Amino acid sequence: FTKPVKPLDLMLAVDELTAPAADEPLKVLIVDDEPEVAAYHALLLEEASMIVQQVHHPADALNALERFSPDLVLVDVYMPVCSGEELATIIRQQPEHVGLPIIYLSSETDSQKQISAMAAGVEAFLTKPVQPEELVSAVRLRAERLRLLRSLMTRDSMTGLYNHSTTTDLITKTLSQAHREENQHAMAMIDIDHFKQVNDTHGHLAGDQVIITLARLLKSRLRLSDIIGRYGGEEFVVLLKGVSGEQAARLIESLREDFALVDFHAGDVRFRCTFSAGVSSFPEQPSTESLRLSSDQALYRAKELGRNQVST
Ligand code: GH3
Ligand code: MG
Ligand code: MG
Ligand code: MG
Repeated sequence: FTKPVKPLDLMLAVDELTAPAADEPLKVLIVDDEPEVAAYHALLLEEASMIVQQVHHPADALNALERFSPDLVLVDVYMPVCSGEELATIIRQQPEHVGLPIIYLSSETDSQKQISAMAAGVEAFLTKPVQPEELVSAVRLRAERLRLLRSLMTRDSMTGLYNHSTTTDLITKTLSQAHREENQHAMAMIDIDHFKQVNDTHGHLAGDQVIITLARLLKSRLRLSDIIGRYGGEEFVVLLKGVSGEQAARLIESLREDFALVDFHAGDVRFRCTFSAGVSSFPEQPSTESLRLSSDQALYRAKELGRNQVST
């Protein structure tokens, strides 16, 4: 832990690890009452490195949307019980799926019927038999656009970490699960010390580099399942899953030591930075709000006691 960490090493180490959500395979849900047809389309998309789930009864589609959370839905139009058009209308009525691209894949060739079916809020109409390249590119284009939009909405563009509101939402969700499963979790609030002075002395660009480097350090040393957010300007919040407050404090302490050894550069000037942190734990603090408050108070104590330290 005592080896100085160079910012460049961190950047290299982290870029592999934190393959942003955008690099993960695209996920497509196929709803078609004919299993062989669904399987054929699934194969075409899987050959293009996508992950596909097939559903043969429209009634199972909503459940699959919930569990699989696809980037796009491919819907057959003619199905018993519930047509593709009815299914698309139902999906569009759910606020959480408002931006989800839906594409029809149907044997219907009448363009008037195609147009009227698309009024349900469907992005495109492909006719069977579809050219493999046409299917793959129509799906990829729209699914990737959704990925990008989701990432713009949920992440901070400078660091790629979750933004304030997403962080809070994710922590609240995790805690409601934890209540049911009696898990323990810990929260840390991390704030860079005298950051205003860093900006004033070394300039905003150097300040940005400090923020980006701390974000990378957090990503490289915490688990993928942990929640890491940029809470404000030079303030970060992390939720460490399945650990006690004591374990979390030890981990954040080791990060504090490493961060304090990073050499930053502004022109020819070399400088170092530190952070202070406050740690609290669940279930001692039973809600997102009380965790936040308790971590904040601990952070305040760390600042009062002279900064560059972790308080609980
Ligand atoms: P303390 O040790 O008490 O935390 O002092 P501080 O100077 O870090 O705290 P303060 O809240 O007074 O200042 C935070 C500064 O962070 C002010 C703001 O201009 C700067 N800041 C916020 N966001 C960014 C950013 O994205 N880039 C840069 N370069 N600076 C930022
Ligand atoms: Mg059919
Ligand atoms: Mg600060
Ligand atoms: Mg601050």
